[in-house]
Amino acid sequence: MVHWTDEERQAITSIWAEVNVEETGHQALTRVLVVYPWTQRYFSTFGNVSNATAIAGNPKVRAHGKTVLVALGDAIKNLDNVKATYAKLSELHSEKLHVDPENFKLLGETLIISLAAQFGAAFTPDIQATWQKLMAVVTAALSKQYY
Ligand code: HNI
Repeated sequence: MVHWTDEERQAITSIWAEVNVEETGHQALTRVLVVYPWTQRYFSTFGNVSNATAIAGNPKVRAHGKTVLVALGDAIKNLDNVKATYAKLSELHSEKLHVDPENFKLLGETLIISLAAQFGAAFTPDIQATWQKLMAVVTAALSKQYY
């Protein structure tokens, strides 16, 4: 089981308390779609996601970014039990959505870049390290039901 120190729990909750799930979710998902354009194919039902301007202005991308970050909030509320928390979501991404689990890592990276942009110097190397750990745990949990 993953162990979280008090400092790590604090680094997660102090940042999370100031995150706007819609805004940051939108930024992180927009970056995934622009920086890693092959991810656009998963969102063919979202309308135009073919370039940075279209992606940034697409209301479905915005709504979905929020959905993803609300789900991240569930992991943060259940830090000691992320695998069970994400069991159904992992099954959905594997069996129904057929999302290559490598993509979860990409979202982890773009989320951390969005947080660094928002928080600047307050997003210290220690806080980044904790968020990298969190996103690794989230990625592992979401990848659990793949075979
Ligand atoms: Ni993901 C749907 C959570 C990463 C592609 N995704 C969801 C839903 C949640 C969710 C919640 C809604 C489920 C439902 O309808 O019951 N996704 C998460 C989380 C992460 C993540 C917590 C990572 C931290 N998803 C990704 C990535 C991709 C992705 C990286 C593709 C690149 N997800 C999808 C797609 C859907 C989806 C596609 C369906 C969207 C729709 O509305 O049709």
